[in-house]
Amino acid sequence: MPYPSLPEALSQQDIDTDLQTVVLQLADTSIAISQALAKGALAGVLGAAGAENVQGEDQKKLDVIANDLIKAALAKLPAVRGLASEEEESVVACNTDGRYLVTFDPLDGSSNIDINSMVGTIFSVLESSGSGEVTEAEFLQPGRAQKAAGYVLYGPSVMLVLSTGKGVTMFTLDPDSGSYLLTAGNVAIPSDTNEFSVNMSNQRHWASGMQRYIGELMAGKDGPRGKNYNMRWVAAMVADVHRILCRGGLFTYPWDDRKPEQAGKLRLMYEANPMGFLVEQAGGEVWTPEGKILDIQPDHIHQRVPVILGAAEEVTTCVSYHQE
Ligand code: AFP
Repeated sequence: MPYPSLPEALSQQDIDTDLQTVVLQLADTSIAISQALAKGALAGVLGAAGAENVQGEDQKKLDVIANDLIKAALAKLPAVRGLASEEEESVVACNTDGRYLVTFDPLDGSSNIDINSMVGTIFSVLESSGSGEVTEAEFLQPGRAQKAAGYVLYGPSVMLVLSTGKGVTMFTLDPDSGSYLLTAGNVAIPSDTNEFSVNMSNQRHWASGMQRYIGELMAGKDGPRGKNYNMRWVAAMVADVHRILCRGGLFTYPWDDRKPEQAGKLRLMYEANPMGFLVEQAGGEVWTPEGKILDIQPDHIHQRVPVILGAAEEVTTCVSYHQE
């Protein structure tokens, strides 16, 4: 039986045609990004762009290329009222009569580009109630209000993973036809796991609750958990969360004391919220030490947040250690 195409799958999802158009445009643009990534050094697109983004991080040439491709593609759509990107300081107005707002990280994990390892594009679609000039305030909606969220993983194969609020579906790009085809549905994260994902080099900077939780996992069979755990860290959230959607696990980017004024490393509106939407839709939990991420009322488009997500039982245990 042939795999359903992305447009066929979207037409079954009871979402309006404007939202379908936005998702299809993001999917089409990701194919152009995957082609730029595939050419790599041959197209002279590796390395630094020589500038910093609003977060003070060095921009890679491909960060800029991916951002410009998505921005131009979305701005053409009458359905898109505005966009916000990791690489743009302020929100960008598109079509004032449009109904949707899109936030995105054009190339997540971009430090992996120069080592030819996995990177991704993350996106979130919100509905706007605004009219006239587009403002940042319209974007500041809790993650639970997302109308669609997803990512594209540029790996050995290119995959689009999507939720419009009715579960999570995975599509694989067929390089022969240039179409995304549905290859997995009903994605579910088991409630327990023996695999976790964290940058251990920051351990000494974490809060005591996180020190205790990860310490117990590291103690393995000899510790209070009585079983051995495995650790994986790709350093691109898209790839680490993709693994969790495929085979379970816990992912965290904790709060740490190096920049106490900065809640965490990951960005709420174009990293934690869209990935959190997918993980909750797959039956996982998505928390900061204080509460569920999708319930946070954002106060800034580039806001950062500590993230603990994945297997429900593990996330609950980890959060409870922070609250003791
Ligand atoms: P970049 O896109 O700036 O490379 O950052 C990626 C990321 O925000 C997230 O995707 C990773 O989980 C995390 O940073 C990796 O952080 P470390 O550099 O601490 O490994």
